[in-house]
Amino acid sequence: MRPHVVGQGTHREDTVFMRTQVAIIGAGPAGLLLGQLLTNAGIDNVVLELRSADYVLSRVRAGVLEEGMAGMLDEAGAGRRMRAEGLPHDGFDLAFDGGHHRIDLHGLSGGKRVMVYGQTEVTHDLMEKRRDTGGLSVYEAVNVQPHDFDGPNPYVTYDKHGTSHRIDCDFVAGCDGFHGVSRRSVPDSAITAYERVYPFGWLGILAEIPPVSHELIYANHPRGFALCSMRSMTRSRYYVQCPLDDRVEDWSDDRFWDEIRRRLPADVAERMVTGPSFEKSIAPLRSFVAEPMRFGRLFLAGDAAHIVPPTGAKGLNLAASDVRYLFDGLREYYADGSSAGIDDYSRRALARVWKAERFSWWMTNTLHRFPDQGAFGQKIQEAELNYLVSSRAASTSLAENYVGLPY
Ligand code: FAS
Ligand code: PHB
Repeated sequence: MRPHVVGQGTHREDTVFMRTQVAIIGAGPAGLLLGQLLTNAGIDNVVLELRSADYVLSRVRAGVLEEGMAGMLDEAGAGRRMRAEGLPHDGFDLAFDGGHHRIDLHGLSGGKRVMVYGQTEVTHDLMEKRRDTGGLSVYEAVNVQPHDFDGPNPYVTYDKHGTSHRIDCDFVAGCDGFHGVSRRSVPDSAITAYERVYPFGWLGILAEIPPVSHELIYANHPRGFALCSMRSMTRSRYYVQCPLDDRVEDWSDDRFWDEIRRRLPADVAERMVTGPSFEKSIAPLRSFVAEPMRFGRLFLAGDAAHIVPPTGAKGLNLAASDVRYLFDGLREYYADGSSAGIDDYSRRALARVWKAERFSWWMTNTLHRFPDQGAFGQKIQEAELNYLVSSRAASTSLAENYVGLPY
């Protein structure tokens, strides 16, 4: 089912006109997941992506899926490889003050777990499903711009290979990430932004070496935060907190391995396998929420509306719950003519977003070294972590937030 080209533009010879029901801006996880659910429900949609498919797949990002996200991949018909190759995890370690303590996610959350499966793979699987089901995605679409979304006849324009395009639609889904055009197209008077920028970044590497542990290790250390993660049992994903003004070229592999082992308990550091990295990048950390998430016929979803520091592994998973609420609302609209779901979208999404923002902010403040925290601040962090691992109530709260609060 492909949108039909209705012929050459009337007002400009080289404009191609198209009509669809939902125009989606951005082919990251939010845009592709929404597009697939809509396609499966028989709701026509087009995805417009600024970058090439290869570029989108080259970005290394999230690694942990909540059960809600994994279930939506299944629902979209794109979950087979995740179920075959993903790693179900029942817990993770907190390392601090020379020791490490396991948080039993499965036991403390009433049987829930997380799935370790890279965002790159999620995106690949959704791209493949969209291709197999005939969904139209336009890559390298430049100058994408939503129009007239405060009225009943929104449309989106873009250029490709020197030709202008116009897509008339019923709704626009802004799934174009933090730096996208959608949020920026909303008048300043109609939107409120809440933000906290952290005074450090994460330096991450990928290496074809076995991970140091079969589960993740989140480490608090006076030298700074470290995280031991993975993409498989032969591919490790490691991070160290670094100064904001550091550059990737300041960090040789040797420097990275020395530093991460200094931040881990001795028994962990001693058994760590090291090797050449094949990906190395620095990401800034911020907490950000834009309110509301709906402007007439334009809906913001995923990073276009909110950002969390990756400490709580919530970014990708919040994109999933946004898509759940938005898809359910759009399906209801087209099936029953009711706008109740889309009218309630922003409230429902923000209720879950803010709880994840709190959790991610708390995990970041508890595990990272802040410039002005001093020796007292370090002791308070260690006291917080000691309380966490010695109190069932506190570790239960950590577990239920990490596996994902209900949708
Ligand atoms: P995305 O940013 O993934 O996708 C938006 C898409 O829109 C992109 O493909 C972009 O090219 C496109 N786009 C942008 N502007 C456009 C325009 N004008 N027109 C058309 N298309 C446009 N989360 C975690 O849980 N764990 C992590 O470790 C983690 N690490 C991260 C590292 C980095 C560097 C970043 C930036 C984010 C990280 N995140 C992490 C969060 C990340 O996983 C996001 O939550 C996730 O990508 C959200 O997906 P989307 O909302 O689809 O946004
Ligand atoms: C990752 O594997 O990239 C990852 C895992 C957990 C996090 C952040 C990143 O909290």
